[in-house]
Amino acid sequence: MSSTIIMRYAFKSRSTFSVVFGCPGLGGVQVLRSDDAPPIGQRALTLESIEIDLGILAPEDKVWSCCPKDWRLFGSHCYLVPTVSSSASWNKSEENCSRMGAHLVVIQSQEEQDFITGILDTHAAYFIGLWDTGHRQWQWVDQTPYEESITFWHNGEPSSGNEKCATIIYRWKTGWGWNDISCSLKQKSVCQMKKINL
Ligand SMILES: [Ca+2]
Repeated sequence: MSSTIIMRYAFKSRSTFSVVFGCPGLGGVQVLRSDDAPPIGQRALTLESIEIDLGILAPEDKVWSCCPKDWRLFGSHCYLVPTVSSSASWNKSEENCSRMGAHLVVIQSQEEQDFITGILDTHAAYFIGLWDTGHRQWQWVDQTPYEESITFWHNGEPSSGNEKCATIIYRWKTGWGWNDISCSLKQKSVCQMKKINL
């Protein structure tokens, strides 16, 4: 139960208050009445850095699952293609995700790859959270084990020991896939965080 977020969206009306949620793209708005919610004093604001229009996916076991405004929900995670300072080195891109409580995206299935590519522009390349620690030892930023069987490298990639950071990019003949590039090149990126359970 994340009790820190609700208060930002609570507003008083006479002696009662309501809490309104609305998950972007999911179309649902739920109003919790004051008699459903704990007393105001029990809730603290700690997630100051996240500006959220909290929304509802579905009540799963009495838990509300949400993503911050403008993030996209898929499975147990939220995804964002940052538009502010949209092109940056791999390190700066990871820092940018980190500032939002996220990290560069970690792709763990074909379904996740397909979802992510569905929100990307075929004319751009995007850093993902995969980098070469040396001698072609690939590492995900969240310590997820790198499994060769769950990779989506383009044909001929990864191509160079000097290219230590992974991007996802569209190639007209073969579609979406990964390409290793120099980490200092400036590219767009995809951030990921765990969905928020209330
Ligand atoms: Ca390459």
